[in-house]
Amino acid sequence: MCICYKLQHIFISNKPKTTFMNKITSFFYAVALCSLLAACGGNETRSVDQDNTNEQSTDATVGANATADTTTGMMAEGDTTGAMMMAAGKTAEATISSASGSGLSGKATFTETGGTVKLVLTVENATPGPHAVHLHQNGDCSKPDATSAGPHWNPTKNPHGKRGEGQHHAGDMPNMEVGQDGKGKLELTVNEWKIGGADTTVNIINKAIIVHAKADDYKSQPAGNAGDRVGCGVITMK
Ligand SMILES: [Cu+2]
Repeated sequence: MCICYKLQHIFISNKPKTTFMNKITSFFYAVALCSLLAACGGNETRSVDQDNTNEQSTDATVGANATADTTTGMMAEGDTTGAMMMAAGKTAEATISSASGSGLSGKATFTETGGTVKLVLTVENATPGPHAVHLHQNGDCSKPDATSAGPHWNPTKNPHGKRGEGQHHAGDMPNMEVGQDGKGKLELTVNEWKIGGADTTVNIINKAIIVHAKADDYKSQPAGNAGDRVGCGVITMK
């Protein structure tokens, strides 16, 4: 197409004193010649298209790089922000299955944010009233009565008690209230727990969360006189 442009340029511009009609005639000659060249020179047109395609793919690559750079920039935006993003992403869960033939089921989710762990526990098909809930030391619900989960998780060797009021086990929690519909929910934020990590006195992964048949009296040793284990789930990293 450059050749056509040059031809038109020669025909039209190199004769400054030609009349308007001569210019028109020359122009049509140029157009006719160009059409002929275009018909024969399809290859040139195609190579131009290919060039455009290449340009587009180059642009796409540059775009991808730019996106990656932006992402890197966001991640590098202060260690505090990065640490908070990492912390907010730490979650663990436990699927709670029936123990001691109760028929209870439920789910527990644990989310670590800013140095605390929030537990949200929901259960179904439980008997109405208060139920003790604890973390027990073994991530093992294999026995039908869930005794395989062992005693309360108590790495600091404290007496059993009420969280927030003096000494207590790391696995001690408030009772969960179950309604007449058999559904119960317990929400709790604990600053002595962590999801993962080398510190076994705070890491809740591979502990068992146990729901008991009765309420915890927060006094009786070693386990608050909470009765049978009616639900059990192993805490795993999500
Ligand atoms: Cu217990």
